[in-house]
Amino acid sequence: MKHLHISRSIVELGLGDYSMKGDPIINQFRLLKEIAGIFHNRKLLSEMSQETIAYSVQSWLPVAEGTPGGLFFGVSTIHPGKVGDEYFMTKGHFHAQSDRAEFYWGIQGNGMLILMDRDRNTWAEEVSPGSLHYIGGEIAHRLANTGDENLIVGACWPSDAGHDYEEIAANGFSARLVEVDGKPALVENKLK
Ligand code: PAN
Ligand code: ZN
Repeated sequence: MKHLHISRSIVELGLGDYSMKGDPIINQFRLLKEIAGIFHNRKLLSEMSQETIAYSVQSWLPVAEGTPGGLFFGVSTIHPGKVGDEYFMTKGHFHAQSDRAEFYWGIQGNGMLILMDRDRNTWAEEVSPGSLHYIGGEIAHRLANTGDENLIVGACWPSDAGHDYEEIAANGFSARLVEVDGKPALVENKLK
C-alpha cells in the first residue's frame, strides 16, 4: 500500500514552543481543582482560582495503549505558580508495568524532575532547555515549575508502560519541592 509513496509525517512539532500539530494529537488539561490533593496547603489552594490550568499535556499515541514494543511521545507544559511555597507540579506516577523506563528533556523554562524509588528515597534533577533525563523503571516521576515562565518538557515512553497514579495519590512523594530563601529545596514529607 505504501510502496513508492512519499508523504509528510502526520504529526509535526513547532520547534519554537514544541506544540504538536496533527490529527492524532490528544490534548489534556489539568486544572488546580482536579489535582488539589497533591498540594500540601489545601486551605491556601481553596482560596485560589480553581479553574487555573496547572499543566497541560499533548501526546501522540501511534499504537493502542498497552501494545508491546511501541512508543508514545508527549510534551508537557507546566505553568508557573505556587500554592504557598510549593511549586505547581504534575500529579506524578509510577509506570503500571513498573520496569518500563522513559526519557524526558527540557525544552523551555526551568524546573525540577522529582524522582522517587520504591523505598521512598526522593531526589531531583534540574530541568532546563537541553537537559536530558533518563527515568529508570520502578522510579516515580513528577515535574515542577520553579521559574516564572512555562516549563515545557518532552517525553518518550513505551506504549505498554501504563500509569499507576494510585500510589502517589495515596502516599505522595516522600519529599516536597518548596521555595526556601528564594530557591527550590526538597523537604521531607511525612506519610499521611
Ligand atoms: C508524562 C506525564 C506528564 C503529566 O507524559 O504523563 O508529564 O504528568 P502526570 O501523568 O503525572 O499527570 C509521562 O511521564 N508519561 O509516562
Ligand atoms: Zn511516565
